[in-house]
Amino acid sequence: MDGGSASRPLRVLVDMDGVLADFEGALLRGFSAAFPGEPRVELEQRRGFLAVEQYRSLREDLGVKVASVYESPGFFLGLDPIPGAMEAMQEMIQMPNTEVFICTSPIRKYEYCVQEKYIWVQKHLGPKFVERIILTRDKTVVSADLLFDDKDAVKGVEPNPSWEHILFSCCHNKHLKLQPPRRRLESWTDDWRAILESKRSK
Ligand code: UMP
Ligand code: MG
Repeated sequence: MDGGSASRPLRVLVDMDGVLADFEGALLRGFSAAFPGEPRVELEQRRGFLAVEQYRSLREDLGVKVASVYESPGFFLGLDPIPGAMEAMQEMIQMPNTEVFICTSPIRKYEYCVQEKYIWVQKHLGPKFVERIILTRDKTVVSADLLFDDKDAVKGVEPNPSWEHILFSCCHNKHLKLQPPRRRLESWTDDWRAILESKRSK
């Protein structure tokens, strides 16, 4: 090493649904349009990561109905970007000594979801981010310093993932009180840069 300037790059994983793309907003809109007479869960009432479970708890058959919305062709492609997310990603990828990846879990019925996630990234973020998509049902085996994710508990086969999970605020997790040292990012206007700086090797 020549004078200590070459520290290891900071590796950041950013989740897609609920962090870059507004899954919950589109799900409620899609459900209301497809099943106008049915009871629905307003975003302020959302609790728990899985919308399908909350709808099922309202009435058994509503689970299948809400799932049919996100399993339909065009659903994932039509998601709106989360406010500020595209700008933050473009800034993050330019930061020196920083490696940013999109780390996202496809639904089990993958036929449209997987392809549409790629097209969505190409459309909203561009080809350099398509190169940086990691599709996995288990994020714990991916090594990084940080994971920004709206799921309250990101679990998998690795009991001690290398990343620190930063909970990204979303309608279904807003009410949760995190036990220290767990941290949140309230939105992309919140200080995500400070979180990155806090993880850089000194
Ligand atoms: N998902 C479901 N059911 C739900 C809510 C979400 O299957 O009720 C799926 C949609 C996304 C995935 O593909 O979960 C979210 O993955 P991450 O954002 O954790 O990567
Ligand atoms: Mg998510």
